[in-house]
Amino acid sequence: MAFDIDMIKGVYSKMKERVDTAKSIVGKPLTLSEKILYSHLWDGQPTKGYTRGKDYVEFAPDRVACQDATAQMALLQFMQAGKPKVAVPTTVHCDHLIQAKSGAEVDLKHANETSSEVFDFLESVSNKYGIGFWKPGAGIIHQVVLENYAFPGGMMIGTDSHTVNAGGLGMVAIGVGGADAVDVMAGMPWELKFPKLIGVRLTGKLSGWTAPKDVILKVAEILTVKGGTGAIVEYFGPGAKSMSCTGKGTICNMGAEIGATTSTFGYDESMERYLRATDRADVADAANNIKSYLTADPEVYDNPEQYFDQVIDINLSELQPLLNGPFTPDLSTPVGSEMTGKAKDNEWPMQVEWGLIGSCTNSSYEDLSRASSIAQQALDKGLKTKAEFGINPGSEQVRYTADRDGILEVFEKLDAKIFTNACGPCIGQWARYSDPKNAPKNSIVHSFNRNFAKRADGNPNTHAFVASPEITAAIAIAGRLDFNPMTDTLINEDGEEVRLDEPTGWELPPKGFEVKENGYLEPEEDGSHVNVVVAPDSERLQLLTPFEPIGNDITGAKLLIKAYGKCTTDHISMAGPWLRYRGHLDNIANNTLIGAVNAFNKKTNFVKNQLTGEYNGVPDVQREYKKNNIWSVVVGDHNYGEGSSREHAAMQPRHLGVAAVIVKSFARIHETNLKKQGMLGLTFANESDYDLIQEDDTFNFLDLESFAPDQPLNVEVVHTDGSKDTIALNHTYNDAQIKWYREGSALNLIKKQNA
Ligand code: MIC
Ligand code: SF4
Repeated sequence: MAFDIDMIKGVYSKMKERVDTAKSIVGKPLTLSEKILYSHLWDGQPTKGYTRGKDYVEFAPDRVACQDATAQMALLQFMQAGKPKVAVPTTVHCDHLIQAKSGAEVDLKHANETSSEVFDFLESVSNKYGIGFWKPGAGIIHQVVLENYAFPGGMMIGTDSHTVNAGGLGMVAIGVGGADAVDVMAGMPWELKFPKLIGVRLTGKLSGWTAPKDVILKVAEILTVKGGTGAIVEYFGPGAKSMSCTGKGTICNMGAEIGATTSTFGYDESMERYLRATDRADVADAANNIKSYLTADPEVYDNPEQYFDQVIDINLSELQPLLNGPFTPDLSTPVGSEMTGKAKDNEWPMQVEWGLIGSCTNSSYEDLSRASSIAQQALDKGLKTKAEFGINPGSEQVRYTADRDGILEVFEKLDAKIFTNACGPCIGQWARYSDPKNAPKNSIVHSFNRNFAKRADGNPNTHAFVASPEITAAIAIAGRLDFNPMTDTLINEDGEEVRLDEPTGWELPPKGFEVKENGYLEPEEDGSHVNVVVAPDSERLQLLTPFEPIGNDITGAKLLIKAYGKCTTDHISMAGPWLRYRGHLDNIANNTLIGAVNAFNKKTNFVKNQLTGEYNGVPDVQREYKKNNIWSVVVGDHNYGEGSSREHAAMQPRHLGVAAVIVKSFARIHETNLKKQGMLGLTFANESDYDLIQEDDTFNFLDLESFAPDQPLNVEVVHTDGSKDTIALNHTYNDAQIKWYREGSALNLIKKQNA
């Protein structure tokens, strides 16, 4: 039986009427995305149509999911909201804080020892407030959600950008910062700008070496890392129907890499099969009763150009396997000879040292079974793998079943390391080097979603390429970046030329899923007696002190850093070794912007202290400004804050005294996070004004007292030679968000309202 089946039935019981009402108001057939959005309005019945990309709308999501690295801050904030229990079903998943080093058993034990304080904190907070808790080793949040909680037509939010994975099961699932999750957990509306809609029509059929991963690698190539910003991507067409549910999850998962608000697919037989295989026949039966409400109206998919803001066509029969990277997930190269010249021209190391299979995007039973069919061929054909293999199964259920079915054994025979059911190398939790900063230049291939510099192993010289699990396996065996399994042969141990056959596998385990201990802890019915302890001298956890409002008088603010080029949340608040401080704001603030490139010297963590003229690390310089009661400003390029949902990337600068972040454009979640923490997140009205900013600049905000929606703000930028530029800055704050700014943070406002 499914978790929270009554809640799911409740959603379905209201869906028909709400969707029908919305349809008559809007006066045209609806996409699936609109059906889900209009049936989850905070006010219940739709009363008006919304303008896409413009109107802020209040929603009532059905559930919330948090992972250990972001849950700490989310729950520290929730604890201040003054509520006895979460208002909607919520879960916490321990998956990010487990390092991959020796293999699952040893690594999990080590994590449980080194992070016990954090795990105990999360477990007791969960128990107190009625939150379901998934222990370390239970699996990666998004695989566990897909297996247990996602349901067609539902709406959820999660404190992780890859929450969007649940679109594989027909949800509108959206990644948010912890402060947004607090709204929903506290029983308040959750606000989102009504998204634009991008339709992707899939025709043809995947075959041979091409996998669902290649669909999203192609979409990333087409739309780039910011092309999906502010939009929901809805996939449809015969190609969509022919794909497995977990394959759809892969595609939706990596929608985060194009900045999409989320991605989704209409309910179909693959979803029904997956629901039944994961012991949720009750959900499948309930969904079957309202099938037509869980997908778009037929007119929409027949004439998508009339209903979507943009339509992309992909013919799966013509799609080639792709390798995306290095350093960005949208740089595509078809597998094979095109890579030969490209790698040479760009000096990407041709030899591949590791093939890693796992992460929330590709760690399903199907993924492991298809990759293992390639690994099995290496054994059968006498091939020695040239690169090392690392595998992270997505959940204990997948691991147990894959072990039972002999899939893991195949990898083990190739000396693969089977790591914990956790994020591991995907988030820098990989003990690959003792001194990553000085580690050699090398290439790796993985089935993950992100490949930003230093992400997997902390080594800036690691060139990481993203591919499907089956291509990852083939390239790891061949050890060459330009290996094309469709055309190239390999020499085996007997000196013979052999070829790898196409991958095969099972969509779902033929003998069914099985698991002994899934790692789930149900919270007590009444957790009010549970005492949550945070030691005052803890290095890992720190209770939050409310932020003081920044106010109208920002004058004499110093430029902290003008970031050059890509500045993702990994650059603003690095993960890997820093994950240990995710619950301690002051300690983690010591990594603030240390990965951002200073536009004036192209170095990282080396900025001018305007008070002394000396150069120093970003956090040190910023702490000096703070000590002297001087506000500061961060300047950035396009898609600033791309990647993670981690609100630390906003809270840390806020804690250290940054008043405003001024950029050419923002990634959605990061922009909201800045607003939630009561800061100014602004964009240049003229992009080229970025070029006016000089190293010694001082900023005077001219009109904050009249801060209002749809009205630009103006800042006077004073240069060292005494000359001045007055720059217009756009913003997307609505009235409520301006209140957050006025109160010091959204949380301050909640506390006031609950007092
Ligand atoms: C990621 O993939 O970057 C993470 C780590 O899962 C983040 C969340 C975090 O920073 O804790 C995400 O995607 O939101
Ligand atoms: Fe974990 Fe990687 Fe997925 Fe983020 S992208 S949730 S780090 S597996």
